[in-house]
Amino acid sequence: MPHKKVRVIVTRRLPDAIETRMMELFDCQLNLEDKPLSQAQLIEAVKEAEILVPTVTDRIDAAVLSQAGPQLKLIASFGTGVDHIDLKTARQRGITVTNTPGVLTEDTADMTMALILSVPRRLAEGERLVRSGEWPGWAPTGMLGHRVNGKRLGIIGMGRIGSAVARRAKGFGMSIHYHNRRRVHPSVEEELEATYWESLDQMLSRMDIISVNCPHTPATFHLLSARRIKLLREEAYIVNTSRGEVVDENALTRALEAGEVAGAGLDVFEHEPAVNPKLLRLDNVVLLPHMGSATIEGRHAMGEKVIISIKTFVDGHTPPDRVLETMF
Ligand code: 8YV
Repeated sequence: MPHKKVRVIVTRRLPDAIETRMMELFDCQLNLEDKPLSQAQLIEAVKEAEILVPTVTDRIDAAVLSQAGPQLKLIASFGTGVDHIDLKTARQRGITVTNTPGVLTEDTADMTMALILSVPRRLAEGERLVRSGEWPGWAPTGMLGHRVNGKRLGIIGMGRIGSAVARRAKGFGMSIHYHNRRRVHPSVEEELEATYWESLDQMLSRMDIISVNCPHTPATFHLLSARRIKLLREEAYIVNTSRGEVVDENALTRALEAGEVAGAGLDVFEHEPAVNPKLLRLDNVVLLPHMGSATIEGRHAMGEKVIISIKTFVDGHTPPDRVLETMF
């Protein structure tokens, strides 16, 4: 099948160069408005597309997939997380799913590290103070935060991004601890000087900073539940650049308000773009608009991966970034 004939529907605006290449290669329909599609619009898209290119803002659930036309054969998602796609229903309907892993690892790890540094050192609070015009000038006790060097970092999810965070944190003099479904290879543990905790509960109760780097799956929904948040030390900080659903946002907000946790750095939220309004009133949190992977270089690389997935699939091969339910 020549590429030009393939009907590709892209749900959001992508970098210009990527859109131009896709328009050249495929019969491509873009969402020029760049507003997240409603469920009705998504249904229209899956009725018509041979290949759908969704993003994290599209909920491709069973209700949407049940309306898909028989021509829909590939969902080439622009992003790494695939929790917005019902993989089981897609498989049952013979639809291949791909994602864009690897190319946003370093950017997301950088943003995680930025939050790990920002929250204990009160970076956002300090910036707000200067902007307010109320900064009285330097004082020996002004804007004191907590030292990061020498602290224990507990990483939940030691995959690509978790390991990249560990590498950075080691450079900042932190000791690396992790909880993962499976223990990582001994050579990786050795390189990172990482300590494995089989029990998440035990790790949580001993860390200074927790970084959430696991995917959102049914097994990790509210992994940081109200009960587990209570296990954290009062001096502990939580950073989440993965998915909001992994942390019980209301329970975390209550813990932050009550001073049971020292602070949080959140790039993701349970009901994006909505944010618990109580979080907005807290000074000990840094809140970012899901921008962990938002670099120009990263977005281009993600687009390239989507194009490779489509071309490989159309040429009759298994795309290299095929996602299977068994991976999660
Ligand atoms: C992406 C992300 O920007 O790739 C992911 O899983 O969370 C983000 O960094 C987004 O998903 C694009 O769809």
